[in-house]
Amino acid sequence: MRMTSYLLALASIVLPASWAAAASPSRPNILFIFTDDHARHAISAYGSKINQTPQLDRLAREGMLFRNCFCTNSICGPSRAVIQTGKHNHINGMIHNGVRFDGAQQTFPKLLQKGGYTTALVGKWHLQSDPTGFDYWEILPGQGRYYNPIFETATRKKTYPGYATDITTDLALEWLSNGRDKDKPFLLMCQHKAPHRAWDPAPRHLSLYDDVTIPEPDTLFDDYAGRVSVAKRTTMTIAKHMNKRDLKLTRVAEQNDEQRKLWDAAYGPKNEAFRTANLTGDALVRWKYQRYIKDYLRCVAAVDENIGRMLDYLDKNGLADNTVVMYSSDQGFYLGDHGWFDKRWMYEESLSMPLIVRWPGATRPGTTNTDLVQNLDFAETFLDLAGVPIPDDMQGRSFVPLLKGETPPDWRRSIYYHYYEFPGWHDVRRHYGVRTDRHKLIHYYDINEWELFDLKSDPDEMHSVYDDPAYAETVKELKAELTRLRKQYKVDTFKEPPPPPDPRKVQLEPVLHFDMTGADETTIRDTSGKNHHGQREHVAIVDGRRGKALRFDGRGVVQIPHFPASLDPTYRPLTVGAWCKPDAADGVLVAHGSTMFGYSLYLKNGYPCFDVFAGANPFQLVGPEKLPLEQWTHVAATIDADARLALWVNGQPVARLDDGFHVNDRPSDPFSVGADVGQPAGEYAAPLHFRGLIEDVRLYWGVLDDAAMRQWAAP
Ligand SMILES: [Ca+2]
Ligand SMILES: [Ca+2]
Repeated sequence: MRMTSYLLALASIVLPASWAAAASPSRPNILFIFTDDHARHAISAYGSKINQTPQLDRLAREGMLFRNCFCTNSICGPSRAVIQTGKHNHINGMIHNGVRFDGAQQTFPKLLQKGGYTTALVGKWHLQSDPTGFDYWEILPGQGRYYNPIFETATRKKTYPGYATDITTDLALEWLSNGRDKDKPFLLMCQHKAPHRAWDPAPRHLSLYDDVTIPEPDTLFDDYAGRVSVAKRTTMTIAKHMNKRDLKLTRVAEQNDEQRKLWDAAYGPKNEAFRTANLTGDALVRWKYQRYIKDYLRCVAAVDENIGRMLDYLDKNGLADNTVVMYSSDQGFYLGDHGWFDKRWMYEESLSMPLIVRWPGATRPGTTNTDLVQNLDFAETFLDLAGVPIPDDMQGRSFVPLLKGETPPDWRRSIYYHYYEFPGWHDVRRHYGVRTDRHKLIHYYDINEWELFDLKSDPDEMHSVYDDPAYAETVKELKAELTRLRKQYKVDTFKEPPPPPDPRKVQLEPVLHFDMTGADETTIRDTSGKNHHGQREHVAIVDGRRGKALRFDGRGVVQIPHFPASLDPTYRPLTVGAWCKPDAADGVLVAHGSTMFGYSLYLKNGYPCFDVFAGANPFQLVGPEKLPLEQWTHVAATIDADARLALWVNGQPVARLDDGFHVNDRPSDPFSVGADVGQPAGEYAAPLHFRGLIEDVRLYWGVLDDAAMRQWAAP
């Protein structure tokens, strides 16, 4: 035991309990500075090759830098829930971002509060439910925004002019100065939105890095050979899946005039140069990478400056010596590594979390630690620092001994990881795995594929050696370790939601068929037998081409309200289409969902179009010829099992896209005919009412063969 901690321990024994609870240095303040998606390889203390972070380096110089800190599930909400509870996601309930965190459960801020701490949270929260266990909280709703952000408390919403990273720090400092109960030690969680997508820099950083070329990662042009089969099916590539907003080819809606002027001055000339350059292929990928990484690093620059402001404040106000400062981020991120942005995979870049801790008097300055720690340990560590008992049901372990330079002999030798968010954004299959200091074994259990990486010989994880006989023994050992961990953490008994349907299992009976034979005043009966009956508004039933048709007068719609799971197109191959006799050049035939998740078959300027949105990634087909007005035409669209898209007119394919995608999560808006309800599921302003007649609407889970398509389209 070092002298300082000996004296502190002694002090807490000899002094009256009330004094010890209120002011003893053995109960340090805790300042947790936390960011969203800040990868270690964008911190110079971790050896970044692409930027400098002087304030984080200052923290590392004065504290301990952890080289092996890993998340349990590389995604925002779940990581935050693990930190709050000290439990894996299947226990705390937040297995993916679509879940609302149950704030009634035990969390470490509540325990600190009960233990005599005053507690506060500012900035990004992202757990959907209101924070609990805080004397003061003021958070960004949802993802929040960078410019002129709205913050909310339990009772009010307020828009703050300025930049989110600065304002989050302002609010934190304001609470330290004037908000907190100064008779108690504090916990302050200062949680930034930055550097999350869409990477909007502060006005002062808009031109930072303009005059340099940021080095590319070695794996920018990864072809995914040697990895799991689904690695190349993920929608998070810089090459294909960055949208105009990501690339700053559109403006930011929430800016004021002055901010917009600065923005346009910075991006305008650069965008003009880009448009005239007509880049393609690798050159285009390289341009996107530079645009992306510079904006990301600009966001990091503001974080770093604001960490400096916090540290300066502690210095100037006599708080530095008795405050543990901990910096981390909810997961890592791909900075062009493997050709990607985003996170989710168990590969190193997104599995790793930065963790830097400064604890004056206890942690030796400028030290590094290589033990395996996780976000699972943060809650336990905070409680331990505060001298509050750690509940038995928490699943991690306090790393206070590590901070004191003493690794317990029985410290963990492996970590458990589990990612659940599939179907969902970016199409990363569910997987779990184990990582030791040398190896990583991953099981993609929905498709029963495995990967093994030897991190010593293959640190970039380019070649799975799972099938290499030389590693047979390692596979056996790691599988046993995985089984042990799954039992220890009680994952083996957890019942998770079923995976989406296998796209290869097609169903070629219609799942919806409006042939208009069974219509009454308000309903269009589904004659497929699946009971997907539609409700009609301002739609007349009239004589059609062969049987009955729907007449749309420019305000009508047929929709299936509260659409059932049986109409969910997630990962389905599908055929959708109808006969139509348009009176106008624009109108929706069939639409489902929005530009997040959905599809739409429609006419625009007379051309038939089919749009698919997969996690906001657009895929579009436009027919080469206009449809004739006031004539019957058959129009259909298909997505096959390999996610190839096709558009059909009168039974013939007229446009194809081999590199498309399935709708990859449940659409939020209902299935509709004759207009698009709610948010648009195509490149138009909804509802884009159809005018004219529609007949014989069908939807199949599968692609009709040519003969069946011709038969449906037969005149
Ligand atoms: Ca995140
Ligand atoms: Ca819609």
